[in-house]
Amino acid sequence: MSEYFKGIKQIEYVGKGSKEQLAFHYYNPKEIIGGKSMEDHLRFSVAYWHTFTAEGRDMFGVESAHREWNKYTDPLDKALARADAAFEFMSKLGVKYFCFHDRDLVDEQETLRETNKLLDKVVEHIKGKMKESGIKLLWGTANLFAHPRFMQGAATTCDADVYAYASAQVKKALEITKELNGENYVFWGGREGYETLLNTNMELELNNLAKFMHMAVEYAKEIGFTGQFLIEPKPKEPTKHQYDFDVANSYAFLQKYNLDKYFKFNIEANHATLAGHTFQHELRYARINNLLGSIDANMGDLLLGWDTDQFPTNVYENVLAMYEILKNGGIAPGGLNFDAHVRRPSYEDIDLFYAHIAGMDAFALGLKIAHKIIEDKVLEDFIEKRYNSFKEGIGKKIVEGTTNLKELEDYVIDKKVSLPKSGRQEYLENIINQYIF
Ligand code: XLS
Ligand code: CA
Ligand code: CA
Repeated sequence: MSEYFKGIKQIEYVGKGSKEQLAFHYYNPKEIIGGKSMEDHLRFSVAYWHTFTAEGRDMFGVESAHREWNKYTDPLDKALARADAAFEFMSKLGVKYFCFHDRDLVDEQETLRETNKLLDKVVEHIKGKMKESGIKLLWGTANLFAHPRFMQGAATTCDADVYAYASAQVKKALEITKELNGENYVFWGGREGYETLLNTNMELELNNLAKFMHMAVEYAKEIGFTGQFLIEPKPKEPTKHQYDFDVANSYAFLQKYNLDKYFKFNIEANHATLAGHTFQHELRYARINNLLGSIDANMGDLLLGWDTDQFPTNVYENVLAMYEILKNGGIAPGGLNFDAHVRRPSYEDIDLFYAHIAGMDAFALGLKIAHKIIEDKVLEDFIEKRYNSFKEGIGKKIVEGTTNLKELEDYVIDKKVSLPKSGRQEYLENIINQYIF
């Protein structure tokens, strides 16, 4: 078997002072933070599609990277080589999880039957690799967006044959996810949305989408797949409007169609910002509704405004994300999946290591700092006091729902209502800075 990442040894923790860059400066997998190892807190995962399948093509240019393992013309040879490279990479990096779309593992063939046959061979190979390395599958999913048949949607298409094809793909993707002991299964809306309402029966499309998900839930029960189902919201791209716009919108959809007991959310940082939210907002909204399932750890570029899927090196953002995760009591059975790709000019294989190390270190730092902020109750104490007025008197009655408009009017009608306490935003931002720097 070829070695693809020659000259790269196991990536180790060397600590903050070291100048070695093929090493972790903050991520120390076995270090205990608040009773749990860093590795168990963070549950890092590598995204098969960005790291092993794609090669740096963008809208204006062809591939900038040429990965040795993708050079084969025979689809099976290519798929097996790609899997070998993937497991070598993940083992050297020390990441314990990965995620895939069905079509990342193997190229699509003439018929679904042929593709599935190839897929089975690759899955068998991957199974062996997983056993050998101890690396696990965080989640699987189906690619229902790349092939032109899905140009007008998969579960929300105008064409029943396409709907059937997408359903069959999900069926198979569930089977292989189960076969590989996947801990979750993700639905990202791909092309589920619309370009113009002039040609769209929105009601039918949404009903069909809900039926699609119900069928998946039923089939999972039938085959004994017990992983967590996740929805990954995104407001736009590739369609002008995606139906799973953000967490709140998708939660309304899940509730309307009685799917809320089966699904949680896979929240991606870059999708949050595309929706006009902060990453923390999406995490918070999911968390308070007990729906925080997993994370696609990346970041966008606010100056560009499209889905740039960059490695999450912004420590400030990661502190706030880890704050939500810790407050959630952790992220398992979800994890932090690097749904991120190296910039097109970072085309060498070694850049894949630098990029993941950067994301892992920045999240490890985020974890350490967020843990300290929570331990010291920096925000908790402040927030607690901020809402003191709801602990007694009329405030208590509001919270308990034992008052009414008449009583509230009586309460204030002759009262001089003073200004609420200062929000102290800058004071808090300064304290957070003191923890970070
Ligand atoms: C695309 C999505 C996709 C999902 C999985 O923007 O992030 O990669 O995570 O289908
Ligand atoms: Ca994603
Ligand atoms: Ca993205």
